[in-house]
Order: sequence, then C-alpha cells, then structure tokens
Amino acid sequence: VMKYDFTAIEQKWQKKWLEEKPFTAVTGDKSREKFYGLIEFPYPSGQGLHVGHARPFTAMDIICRKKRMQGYNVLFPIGYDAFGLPTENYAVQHKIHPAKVTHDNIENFRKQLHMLGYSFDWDREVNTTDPSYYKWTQWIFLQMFKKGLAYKASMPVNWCTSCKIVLANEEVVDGVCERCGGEVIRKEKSQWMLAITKYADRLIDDLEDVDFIERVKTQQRNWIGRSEGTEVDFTATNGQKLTVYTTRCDTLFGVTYMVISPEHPFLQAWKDQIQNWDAVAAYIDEAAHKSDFERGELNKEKTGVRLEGIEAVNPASGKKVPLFVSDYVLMGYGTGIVMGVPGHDQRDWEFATKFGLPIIEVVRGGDITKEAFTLKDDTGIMVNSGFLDGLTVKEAIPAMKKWVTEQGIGHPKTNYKLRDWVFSRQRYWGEPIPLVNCPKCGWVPLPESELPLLLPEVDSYEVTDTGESPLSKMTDWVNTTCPCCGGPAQRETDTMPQWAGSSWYFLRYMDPHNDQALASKEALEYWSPVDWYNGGMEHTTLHLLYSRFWHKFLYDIGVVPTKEPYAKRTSHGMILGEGGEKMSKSRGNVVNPNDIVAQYGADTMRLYIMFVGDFEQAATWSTEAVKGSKRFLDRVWNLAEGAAESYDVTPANEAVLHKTIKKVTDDIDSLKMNTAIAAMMTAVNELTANGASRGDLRTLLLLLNPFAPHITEELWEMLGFAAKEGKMCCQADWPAYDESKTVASTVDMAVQVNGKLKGAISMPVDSGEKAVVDAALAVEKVQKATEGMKIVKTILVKNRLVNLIVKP
Ligand code: ANZ
Ligand code: ZN
Repeated sequence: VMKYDFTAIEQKWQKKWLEEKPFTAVTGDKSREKFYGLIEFPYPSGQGLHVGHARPFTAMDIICRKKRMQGYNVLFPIGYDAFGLPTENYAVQHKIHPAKVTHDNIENFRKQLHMLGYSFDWDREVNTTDPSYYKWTQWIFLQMFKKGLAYKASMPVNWCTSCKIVLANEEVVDGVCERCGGEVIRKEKSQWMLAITKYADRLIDDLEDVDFIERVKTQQRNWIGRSEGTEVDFTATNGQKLTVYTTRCDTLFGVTYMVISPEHPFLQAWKDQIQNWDAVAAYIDEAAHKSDFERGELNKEKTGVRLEGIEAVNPASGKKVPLFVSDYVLMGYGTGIVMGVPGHDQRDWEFATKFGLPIIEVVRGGDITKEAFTLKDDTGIMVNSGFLDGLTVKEAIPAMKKWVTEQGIGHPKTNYKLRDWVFSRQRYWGEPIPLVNCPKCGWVPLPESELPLLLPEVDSYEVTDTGESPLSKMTDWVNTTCPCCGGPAQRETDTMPQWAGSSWYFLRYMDPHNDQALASKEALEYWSPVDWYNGGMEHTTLHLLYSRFWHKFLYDIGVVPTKEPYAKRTSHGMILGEGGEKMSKSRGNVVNPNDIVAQYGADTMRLYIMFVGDFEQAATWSTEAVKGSKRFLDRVWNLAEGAAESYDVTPANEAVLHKTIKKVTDDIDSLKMNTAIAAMMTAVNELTANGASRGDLRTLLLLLNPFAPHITEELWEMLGFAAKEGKMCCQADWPAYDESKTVASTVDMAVQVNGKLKGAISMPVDSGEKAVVDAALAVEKVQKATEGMKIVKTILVKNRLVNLIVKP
C-alpha cells in the first residue's frame, strides 16, 4: 500500500507539466473552438500571493481545465501588474531600485502560482513594467493623443503641506497625510486627462450586448450616471443669463429661489454689485475646505448666504426670486446653478425651511408641509402651473421641455456623473508619458520609432518638494530636442497611473512577444473577445470601465476586431479570516497559502477554497475545515488503491456515475464548485459502499481532475490509464453522460417486520409507500409474519428498506 505523499506527487506533476506543456494555447487552430479564460493579473506585492487570490484563480483554472478536456483550444494566461506605489515606497525606504523589487516579488509569485498547480500557458507571461510591454502602453496613449482624447487641464491634486509632495488618493487617510499626519489641501496642477466621457453613452449602451452579472452592470451604469434633463435660462436683475440644469423642468412654476455654487466665476465678477460681499466672500472661503461628498449629503444642516442687490426672474411665471450662494450646489456638475423647488426636492425643502423661503406645491399628491413630494411617476398631478395644470409629472416633463425649447429659453440636455480620467502621476515607477513640450510647437508626440521611451535611472525615487515627479530632476533626460522643429524642448516628467498597463493586458496575452504591434491581427481576430473574465467587485468602476474604454478606442482606430473586450464577467466574494473579519496584517489573521500547501497539499487547498461556500458570497476561512477536504482526498486515494482490476464499469455504480458527470459538468459552468464537490463526495461514498472497479474510478478521476489535478494525475497513472491511453488525465476527454442512465431503473429493497429481516423486493427507483407495502405483502415470509395482525406503522427508507410495525 502506497501512502498519499502529496508533496512528492505535486512536485512530480508540476515538473512534468512544465516540461511537456499540455496547457499551451495555439493561435490560429481552426480545428477546435477557442476559449479565452481570464483572471485579474496580480500586483506583485512583497507579501506574496494570498488565499484571496486562490479563490478566483482556482475557479478559472477549473473552468479552463474542463474546457480543454471538452476539446477547446484554451488560452489561460498570467502576468503581473507591476507598476505602482507600494513598490515605489519600498524602494524609497530600502534604497533598492523598484525594478529589482519588482523582479524579486514576481519570482516569488511565480513560484507560488506553480505550487498551486494552475494550468497557465507560461510562455505568455506579461509584466507591465517590461519595456517591451510598456512600449505598447505608450503607443496606445500616443494614438489617443493624436485623436484628441488626451489633453492637459488644471485639476486639483492632494498636497501634503508638511511633506510637500503630491499624494495619491489612497495616501490620504481621514483627510491627513498617511505618512506624517500633516494637513492635506487641494492644489491645482496641470495634468494629462483622458476623455473617457466621450465614450460614456457607448459604455452604458453596449452593456446590453454582454453577459455581465447584473450587479456589475448596475454599478457601471450608476458610476457613469447618465441623467436626462433640461437646461433652462433664468435672467438676473443685472442682465446676466443664469442657466440651470434640472431633471424636473415640470416644476418650473414651483421655483422660489435660486442657488449658485461658491466656486462659480459669476460671484467674483459681481463683487461690486453684491452689497454683502464680505459675508459672501467669507462663505466662499469656508466652502473650499469641505469635500464634495460632505457638501452633497442629505440631512446635513444646509448653509448659505443670500446675495443682496441681485435677484433672478423665473421665465415661466415672470416672478422675481432671491439668489443664494450655497455649498450644496457643486461647480463640477450641470451648470453650477440650481433652481430651488422646495416643494419637490428634499435638499431644497431643507434649505427653504432653514431660510424661511416659500414652499409652493406644483405637484399634488404628498404633504409638503412635512417633506418634499418627489415622485416622478403618474402619482402626482400638476397644479399652480399654468398650462401644465392637470397633467401627470410624466406628461408634464416633455410638455415643459417642448415649451422652453419653443420659447428659445432652454433645451433638453444629458449630463453624466462620470468625469474625465486624470492620467498624470507625479511619481517615478510608472510608464513615462512619451510627449515633448516645445516652446514653438507645443506638445509634440515622440515618433513611434523612439518607443519605448525608457524610464531613466534616477538617484532618488523620492518625489520633489515642488510637487514634480522625480524625473524632473534628471535634466539630461528632460532636456531634449523637439521632434517637430528640432529646437530645444523638454520631456513630460509625469508618469502614467497604474491603471494604464492593466487597460489592455488581455490583448498582449494573445501575442505577447510581438515587437511589431501590440498583437498581430491574426491573434487578435482568433482570440477576441475574452470569453470569460472573473474578477473582484472592487474593480467594477475603475479597471473594468477603463479597459472597456481603451478597447473601444482601439476598435475605433481599427486595431481590435470587437467592440467589447469581455463577453462575460463574473465576480467572487471575499475570503474572510477565521472570525469573519477581513484578513489583514494588523489583525494577524492572514492565511498564507504556502503554509496550507506544506501541511495539506495544493490539491486540498484548491478543493477547500472551492468548497468553502457560494462563489459570489463572502466566505470565512477555517483551517479545521481544510482537514475535511484532505480527508476526502484520502478516501479517493484509498478507493483507488482498493479498486478491482476490471476496466469495465460496475453496473451497480453506473447510475451514480452518470448522475455525477451531469452535476459536475453543469455546476462548473455556473460556478457552483461547492455543489460539484459535494456531488463527488456522494459518489465516493457510494462507490466505497458498492465496491469500485478501475473503470468506475476512471470517471471519478476525470471529474475530479480540474479541482485536484495532482492526485488525479498520479492515480490515473497508478491505475494504468496513462499507459493504456497514452496521455495524462488532463489531456483525456471530459466524460459524457447519458440522461437516461442518471437514474438506476430498479433497486433492491430489504423488507422487515417489526425490525426483523423477512426478505427482499426489487422496486422501481423512488417507489412510494403504497407500492412498496403492496410488494412487501406479496412476499411469502412477510405474509406469514403479518397474518392476523394490524399494520400500525410503516417505516420507509427510500430505495433501501421498508419496516412494517404490526400488532395483534
Ligand atoms: C430642480 C428640481 C426640482 C430638481 C425637483 C430635482 C427635483 P441628477 O438626477 O443627479 O442629475 N442639481 C443640478 N445641478 C446641480 C449641482 N451642480 N449641484 C447640486 N445639485 C444640482 O440630479 C439633477 C438635479 O440635481 C437637478 O434637478 C437639480 O435639482 C440638482 F423637484 O432641478 B433639480
Ligand atoms: Zn518644436
């Protein structure tokens, strides 16, 4: 009897897979259907791979292994998203080049990924910090620049007043600098922007054509925040046109005041006309210290100052209303001016109540003395609204839109919450932006022949105290000649954000060594789109949206063949530490996969992380429960060792095997890995009870192979299949099932009377009580034992036995 020596077995097969490469994806193979399975490539942190990675990685590995066995040409690649802040900070602290830190971390990650037995095509590894990779990141940026999608604008950055550096958003914790606790203010800085808003409509509308789980679609729609409304012109008593953006133009007759955002340039322009300018100026100053989020919140005490000396005229009623400055109106949305309708907008209601302004009802249906009545459906009827009276809100909105358009005082307008993408970082460890600033020619792109523009060596990765990137100190590098006029010019010293490299990596996997293009036309046409992309919900509104945007751009310029990069998107729940809290170093509850693999083996680790719960839900880690997965594999091992030599399927096992094939096949496709495993556990129990042949084991090993690839490969060899069929288990065909065989037609059932065995009956599967009792009473011994007696109780154990309790 051989022992289940998982460490030796796992190393043996990992080595063999590396040598024989059974997981190679073949570009252009027309004989098979292609399947492209994608996981989010990891950031190679110093902590190494954690069990949070193992859940999505294992699930997609199972899907891809099964697809290969089903005859697909599978592309399942891996790489590293390696630019970014933690590496840069580590480099600064330890005075090690970030490229070296990255290299060492990747080595560690690669080792761990091998250790877990993932079936990646290792010849397609990508690394976003490799110049042969970022050459193409820079190339895509240049195409965007040439199409006018990249532009410079002054945008606020987080500025630590004591470190004197620009901070990333994640370095600002509770409003102060994460490093020194110093005050963080917003400072305007000229930055590169990408015009993602130009794609807002397509990013929403094309969601119709993809198979993304609903919560991903909803989050993306809300993030883009398309709002269909109307712009309406009011007039100030000083003659200035005041345009507002409203989604409720039907309430125009209910306006009792107007509000202008503290940042609005009109205020500074009216300085001399505003009689209480000192109060207004003080308010403007105060507002600058609050975040947009704080300002927009409901139920927050509303503040503001009335502008004395200027009023506004309502274009529908001709009535004059007061004008306020208040911070609940943001400059960055709509027009920065709002018409106040306290009867039907809750924030306006709160404001009007606080300042004693009239509240007019223009939609009947609620009680506006208590709160605003805000329903937009057919519930409310228009009142006090001239030509709109009697209409429902739904009818009144288009009627008012038409009226303001005809009067020449407004028009329909669509707004978005989505803002353009701030693409500049004042950091070292990112892709250099391949542009040159020439005093004569302006911003000039580098010729494509000069790509990649390499990151120069610097003496220190520390950001400068003027807020510029460390690259700005490399005067030799910065000072260059203009590609356009040949005169002296300067390179851009900002670098790209970490999101750049991950916006197109799935394309590079299709053809990772190409030095003529980001990938060949042939490879792009063969592999596009990604068939299934699984990743974290936290990437829904940034990475997933950014990469859809880049892909659409590449589609527009004829580089990629599909409008959408991903046909299907699913998402996994988090793995929580024992105790149900988020795993973190500070809580000391982080589970290291290395420890689990050393103690129980990678197959147990994989099986456990799939068995732990519903894939889409969060799940709590339990090392105790890991042992249960190990015991299951022990039972599989014992079953195989004790298997009868025959390669035929045992008739008694046929039904359970067909049933299990069906269940596991269906469950993998719907990410129900936990119930697939439960079905295999049931099958092992039955096979153990019935006695199993090598023929029975064959099916079980094939089904279990995607989940526990090492032990199944070893047993496949041990039971003679490797020699007999000339291939590894992972190369064999996925088993087929016959629906009619998933249920056994008849079963033998024991018959007892008062607990004593009296005989057996053969019954159709799942027979009911009456049929079973009738058949039992036809057995001679049973008839004798029940003669002259009354059946007081029947105990039926379905498909197994019936016990008749009788009394005289
Ligand atoms: C009058 C009105 C009456 C409004 C009513 C609503 C209800 P969404 O759906 O998010 O696009 N608004 C417009 N610009 C604003 C800004 N810069 N800062 C704060 N609020 C602003 O919201 C559009 C509504 O938000 C607009 O419609 C406007 O208030 C307000 F019964 O106009 B409404
Ligand atoms: Zn020039």
